[in-house]
Amino acid sequence: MSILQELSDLVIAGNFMKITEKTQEAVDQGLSAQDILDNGLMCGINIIGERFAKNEVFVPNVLMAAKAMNAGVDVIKPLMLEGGITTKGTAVLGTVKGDLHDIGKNLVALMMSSAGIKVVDLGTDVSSEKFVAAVKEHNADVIGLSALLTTTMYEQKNVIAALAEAGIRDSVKVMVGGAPINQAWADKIGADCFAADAAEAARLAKDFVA
Ligand code: B1M
Repeated sequence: MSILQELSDLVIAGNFMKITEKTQEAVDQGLSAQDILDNGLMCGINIIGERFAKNEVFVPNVLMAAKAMNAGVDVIKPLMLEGGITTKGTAVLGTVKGDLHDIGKNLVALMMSSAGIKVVDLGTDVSSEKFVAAVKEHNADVIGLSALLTTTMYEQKNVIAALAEAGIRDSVKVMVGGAPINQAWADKIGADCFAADAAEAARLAKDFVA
């Protein structure tokens, strides 16, 4: 069995004790952080998502898998941050109100930081008011709104409306992302861009602050 398959299986099993050691082993074998993420850890969390949708596993299993995924990401974090030294602009990031999913958002934060962008991470379940206040306080160039639920994606629209109401919509680029989000949705709600993954989010943010 390949080490990437083993990592995927450890995420599925929610084995957060063993995954640190195994991820380090993958790094020591010379695998890139991106390979470990895309073809190991992410495979596992996606399989758990599919099984959860079919009621084959339940919330505690998903929580354990998320914990294992985070433990694996912690090991490759330093590699992903390599080279991100000069600060080029500021991004305010958060998962929208009502939504507690943060693994993808954390990856976006990591990739943006590694692209040299200062990231102000507001965490999860972030209200429009908090987003607006942070954009003002940090004079942000980019605001990134993550949503993983079809019920909370509408909150992205509310944040854009709140930015307009506060008179700062045109001074900040709005980026949206998350599993149910696509370009059509971004266009519909008047976001400036949609990013499908963390690497694209970092690339786009870099372009905005250039
Ligand atoms: Co939840 N959950 N969950 N969950 N969960 C999903 C999203 C779901 C698709 C699972 C399923 O049914 N197949 C489903 C949503 C269905 C829908 O909305 N139609 C679901 C559900 C239903 C729920 C609950 C309602 C379950 C319940 O309680 N009955 C509940 C809601 C809680 C809440 O938020 N209020 C819930 C809870 C949870 C846990 C807490 C157990 C846990 C989250 C733990 C955590 O995040 N700390 C969890 C998890 C782990 C998942 C799945 C399995 C994995 C999500 C994930 O982390 N993926 C997920 C199924 C799935 O997506 N396959 C699922 C890996 C991550 C790297 O990908 O977040 O998509 P993702 O991020 C990607 C891109 O989307 C993009 O970059 C990342 C890749 O590089 N991206 C951005 C993300 N944000 C971005 C922002 C950007 C740009 C790009 O710009 C700003």
